[in-house]
Amino acid sequence: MFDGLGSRLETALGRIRGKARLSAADVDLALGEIRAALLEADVAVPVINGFVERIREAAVGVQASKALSPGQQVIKAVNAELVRALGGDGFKITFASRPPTVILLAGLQGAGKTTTAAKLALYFRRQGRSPFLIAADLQRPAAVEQLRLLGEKASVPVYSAPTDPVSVAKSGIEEAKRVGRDVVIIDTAGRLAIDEALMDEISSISEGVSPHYTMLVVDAMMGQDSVRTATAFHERLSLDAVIMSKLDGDARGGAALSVKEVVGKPIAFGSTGEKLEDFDLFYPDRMANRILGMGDVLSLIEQAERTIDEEVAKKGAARLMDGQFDLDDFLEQLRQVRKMGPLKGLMGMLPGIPRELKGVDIDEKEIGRIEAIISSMTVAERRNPKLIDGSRRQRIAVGSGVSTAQVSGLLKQFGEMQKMVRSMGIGPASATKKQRVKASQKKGRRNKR
Ligand SMILES: Nc1nc2c(ncn2[C@@H]2O[C@H](COP(=O)(O)OP(=O)(O)OP(=O)(O)O)[C@@H](O)[C@H]2O)c(=O)[nH]1
Ligand SMILES: [Mg+2]
Repeated sequence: MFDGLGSRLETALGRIRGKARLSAADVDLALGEIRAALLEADVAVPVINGFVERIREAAVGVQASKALSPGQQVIKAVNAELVRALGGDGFKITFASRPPTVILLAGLQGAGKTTTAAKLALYFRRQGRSPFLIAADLQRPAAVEQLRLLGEKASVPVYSAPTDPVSVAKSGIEEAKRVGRDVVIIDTAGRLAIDEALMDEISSISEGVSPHYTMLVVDAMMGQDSVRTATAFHERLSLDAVIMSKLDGDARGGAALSVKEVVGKPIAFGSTGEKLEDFDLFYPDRMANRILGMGDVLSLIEQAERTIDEEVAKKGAARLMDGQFDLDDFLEQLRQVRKMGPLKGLMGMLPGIPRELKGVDIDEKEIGRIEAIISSMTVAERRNPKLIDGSRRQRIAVGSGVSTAQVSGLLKQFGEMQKMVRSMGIGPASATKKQRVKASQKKGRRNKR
């Protein structure tokens, strides 16, 4: 998402970035391009007008500062406007002083409510809360089962009863209190459009349970339609926040940039894939940085922290330090990186990666191939790749269904990595002699197996 907007803004701002002085014509040209970029991204027109006006004001007074060039000041203003449009400070949930905190989810059919319910539950569980899911979608026959399965994946209990949505929601909250759960998430039936009967249903659930938060799940791919939907729901339900799903799609970003201004409610969470982990608080500042191509290192770091097994990483690091890092460790590290999600998504978060490269799909099959090759080696070979001569190479190639050249390629890659580690001063080359002797003794013992 936001790729088109990002590159158009980059072009518009690239022209003025380095300028020591901005003429009125420079400003007009840049603003015209910014307006066109926002229009193309499907941002609501009133939002665009305010956006461009505030940047114009900022651009007029730019000569004053010494720290930033006029061009940089305009870029800063654009960044500030993006943050503002995306919701400013972002959303923070306040938990009820008398638990459970009740969150009611609403949304159109297929918007992602049920998936989001489970994602939220997992999110809260990882925050140290004890969430509880209520399946109050009794319209679609398989809906309860769907939530039950997702709840199992998230290790969060799911409650349902074959009564009616309002009673289910009420008795579910009682049950949550009884078993001491502190956050309740209610999944409800979707509606195809703003259909009266279903609107009445969700309104009566809302009246029945007085949720602390009512959150609307909207599909980012729906563009301005999702903003209109949010407005209609807000009139009936009084929303507290929006959860934007399918941010991983190729939506142009207009919905995310318009919803706060048009509906007046922030985006609390964002969903970026079908897996339960593809979900996080929505950070307007980070998203703005990503749009402007500054990368999103914070998100990357947090994602790494969430998915990479700290124990495994520590073990790998320790083995690197004493020169014990072998092909098994190499494979384990690769698996950890792959757990972080599609490599394509990761590239988009790195700063300094040229925009042209961001869409490039790194061949994930390559990791699968490396896995196959290493799995075809004996334990001794993995520990000491030097053992691998021509005939062993041949055997490994046959075993893993690749060519011998591919086996050699992997060994070369691994050898280079070891060399690099040594040159960084953490491998055995930089270790004290005593450490080296100890390491090689260990290695000798291991290699006999
Ligand atoms: N790519 C992607 N797919 C998603 C995301 N969120 C949900 N989906 C998919 O969208 C589809 C619909 O999701 P549901 O959670 O069943 O939607 P719902 O709003 O509960 O649908 P109804 O109960 O029928 O109203 C499923 O196939 C989900 O896997 C997301 O962030 N990214
Ligand atoms: Mg559903």
